[in-house]
Amino acid sequence: MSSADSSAPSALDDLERLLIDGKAAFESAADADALEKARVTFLGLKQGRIKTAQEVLKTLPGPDRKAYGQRFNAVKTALEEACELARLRIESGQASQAVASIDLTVPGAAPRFGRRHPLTQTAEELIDIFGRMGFSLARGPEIEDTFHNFVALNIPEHHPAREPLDNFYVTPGTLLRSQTSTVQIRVMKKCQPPVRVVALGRVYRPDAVDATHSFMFHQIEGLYVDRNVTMANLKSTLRQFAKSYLGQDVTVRFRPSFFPFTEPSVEVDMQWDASGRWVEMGGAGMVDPNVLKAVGFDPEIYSGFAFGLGIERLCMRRHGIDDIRPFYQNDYRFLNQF
Ligand code: FA5
Repeated sequence: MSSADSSAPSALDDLERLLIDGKAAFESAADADALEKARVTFLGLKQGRIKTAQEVLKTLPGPDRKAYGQRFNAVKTALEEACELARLRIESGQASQAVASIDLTVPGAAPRFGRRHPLTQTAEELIDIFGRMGFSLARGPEIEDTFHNFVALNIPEHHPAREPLDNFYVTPGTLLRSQTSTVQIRVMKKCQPPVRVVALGRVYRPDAVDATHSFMFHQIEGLYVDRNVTMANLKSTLRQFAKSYLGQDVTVRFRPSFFPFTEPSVEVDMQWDASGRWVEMGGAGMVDPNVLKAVGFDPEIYSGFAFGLGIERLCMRRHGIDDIRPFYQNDYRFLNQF
């Protein structure tokens, strides 16, 4: 009997033993540590039994080497699969154990809900209040032409209000609107009296930023044109609005002023708090006959009032906020209070 005849069967037997032992070890591994131990013992590249079996290959004579090599490969693959199966079994066992250990009595983490910006909430409330007073909602573009921002509002060619330093011009004939009064013109050009609308939105002015000024802010514009509309109607409308939005105890004051598109004109102040401090909330007045004529309304038949109020300042007065800047700083701690 040649040495090959005697060594090959026992080497192949050793391979079968390796397969049986390895499979048993992987199948019985109860946790990740046991599995790792089994992996090192059987599949470890340095001292694992598979490594020893691989070294046997080199010692075999040519004719036996092929059969051994083929069986070796099959055994190795089978052990790797057994190892992988054991890993999956242990991991899924851990997962189901984890599910089983959830304590349903622990209070949940409350989800954080988003909320609307305080200015959006204010705008919605203003629309609602004026809606109940009979005003419907009108809209106009933020990029305006000089006709609607100035000419139609009785602001002539060389008026200082048109200065490039006081406006954000986009092109020589267009600008970011500096007031919502532009919407008055758009509405009157489209409708016949009676007209009773409010328009809200962003306006832009290169004002220096401080506690009560921003370069972008919001206004609400009101316009009422009909037969026999008077200054008394304007004052009672604004007083009624102020009481609805700010409370019955609010005091409103009208100071004579000037706007090119209203005559007479007033500034509208509201008392800030019990200290007696006043804050200017907006401008208002009786629509100038020139403006009525420009949109085709006969000023001998119709009259109207208009007002424009700052939305930030109204919101600040309502909530006791003494600085306009936090509205635009996106600080969650500030926004979360509304
Ligand atoms: C006007 O804008 C007029 N269009 C108002 C008007 C409408 C008059 C209709 C007559 C008829 P004034 O520039 O005063 O007016 O601005 C009105 C209000 O906007 C101010 O009282 C203030 O509340 C607010 N406001 C003005 N500038 C700023 C600013 N830079 N930042 C924040 N709020 C401002």
